Amino acid sequence: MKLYWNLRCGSFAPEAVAVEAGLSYERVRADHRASDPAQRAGYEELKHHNPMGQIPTLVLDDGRVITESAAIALWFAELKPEAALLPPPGSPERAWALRWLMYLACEIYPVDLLESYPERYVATPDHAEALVLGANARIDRDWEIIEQALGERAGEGPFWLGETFCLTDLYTAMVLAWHREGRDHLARSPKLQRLLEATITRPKIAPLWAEYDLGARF
Ligand SMILES: N[C@@H](CCC(=O)N[C@@H](CS)C(=O)NCC(=O)O)C(=O)O
Repeated sequence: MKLYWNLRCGSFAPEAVAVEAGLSYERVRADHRASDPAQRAGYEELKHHNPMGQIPTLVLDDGRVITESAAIALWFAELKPEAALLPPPGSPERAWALRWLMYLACEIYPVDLLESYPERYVATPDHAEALVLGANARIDRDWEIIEQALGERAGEGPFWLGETFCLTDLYTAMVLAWHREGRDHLARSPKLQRLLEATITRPKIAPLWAEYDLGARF
């Protein structure tokens, strides 16, 4: 299978799941920010598979396509259940892990896109600034909710499930990395800080984190 990825992009979480699980896959850099046609070749190829033109995109060996970072991350975890990157089906821990994975993917990531590409969401450019301000306030609120939620189950452990690591931790670290800049209050959120440290220092994750250029620790 072939995973289209790019630096600082939403491909980090699914790719980190693949690395933790020891899956083999081909990587294609889809540099959507490049202007040079040779450098953009991977991204142009991605667009043949994904009408949204979004990273990540996964193409399976039989040609089927999976888009959406959370769906690809879940799919990768299912391919290697023995890696235990999700709690057992039907367990309360799984419900908790899925709830917050989806909160990040469906609530926060789309608001991040409002902030990153405001011009796509406004009728006239002069509304873009107001949209970014609103998106920023929403993102601040979302991280406060997450800091509080982490306190509910994590106990003394750094992860969503306490001492037990799962794919929601990877997804959280990725989105948090996008939002740390200019948000000093996140560095003062002890539970987020602990989760980030514990996740990005995992031996299999640290090299991928550095390659993705997701920034230093808090
Ligand atoms: N809902 C999608 C969002 C993916 C997304 O928007 N990715 C960004 C990179 S982080 C992208 O492809 N941006 C290029 C563009 O939209 O032109 C997911 O979770 O995979």
